[in-house]
Amino acid sequence: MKRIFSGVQPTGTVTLGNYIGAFRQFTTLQDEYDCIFCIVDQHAITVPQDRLELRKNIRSLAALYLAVGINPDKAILFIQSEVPAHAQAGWMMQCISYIGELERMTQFKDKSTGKDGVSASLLTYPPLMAADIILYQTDFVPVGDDQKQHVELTRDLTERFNKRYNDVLTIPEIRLPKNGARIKALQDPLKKMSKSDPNKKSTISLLDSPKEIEKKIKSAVTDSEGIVSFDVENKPGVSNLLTIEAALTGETIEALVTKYNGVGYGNFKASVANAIIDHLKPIQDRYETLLDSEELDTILDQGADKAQAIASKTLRKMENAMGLGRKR
Ligand code: ATP
Ligand code: LTN
Repeated sequence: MKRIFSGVQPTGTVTLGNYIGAFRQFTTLQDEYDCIFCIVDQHAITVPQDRLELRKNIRSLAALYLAVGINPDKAILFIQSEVPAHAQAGWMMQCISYIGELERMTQFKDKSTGKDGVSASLLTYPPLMAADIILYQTDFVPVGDDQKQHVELTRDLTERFNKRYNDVLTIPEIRLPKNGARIKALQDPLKKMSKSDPNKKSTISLLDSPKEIEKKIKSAVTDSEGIVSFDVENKPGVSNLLTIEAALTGETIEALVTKYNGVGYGNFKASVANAIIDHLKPIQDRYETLLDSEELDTILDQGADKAQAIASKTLRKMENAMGLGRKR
């Protein structure tokens, strides 16, 4: 079986964007691939985090992975900092990265431009991500298109490593979701919906109550035309809501546009909100049962053991290729 690896940062509650762009794909992939899913807490600390909040987010994210349908009998689920090979391989990948190529990453530019006290790790984030991926000799990396540049850099670094040292690493490929690749912020449909957005009205979290969902969709920014049609350029807000409903219900955008022919924005929004509420209800029920369960700890313990067993083999090969330590 080909191998899949993906990571999500525990930086806030998972949004509909994360779900449609990443999580949902994971549950179908686990039937066809050898899947490894990681809660990348070491990536989260590239920007300041409150320690209690971070701990809470890590656990909550683990419960959500399982609630959306990740099956620990099929896939490995683990926390990055519990598998030391990530930090070790991350350092080696940093050593073969050039400052110039890291500075060209748009995520680095977005998160650092105009800010004081930018951490060095914000710059060296991509080599750690590359390490996450190559430690498992990953074939495919399913992520949203905002991560394309990072996966391309991972491929460059992997090729560089193989050329410079020894052909020891598998070169991974990105796997973009077929539709709904990028869900936009409700208050600013030109920006992506992001779980760390300080404006909570812009994001729908998988754990929002029906009331909150109704309120947020109702106040979503649209336009003054009053006609429901799909036009990303001129009607980004309405198009975003249509994209969300299509992604959750499986209906096509065209079918939805026909359904909303002659319907005003008020009723359109109420209907989109209902589609979201119905879709999230079973996920929220499973989440509540899992969150404080011992089962969750057992799954994470076993996940870390299985991950370390695979990762340490690659790490050994990398150390031997680079000449670190003694021959083992
Ligand atoms: P942060 O705000 O902390 O940067 P984020 O919401 O952007 O977080 P990540 O943890 O960076 O989310 O990403 C998790 C996964 O969700 C990635 O595969 C990413 O590509 C995907 N993703 C994130 N935001 C969206 C979005 N708005 N639409 C589709 N996919 C998304
Ligand atoms: N950079 C990614 C999170 C991430 C990741 C990974 C994704 C860290 N390591 C390895 C895929 C594979 C993000 O911000 N979405």
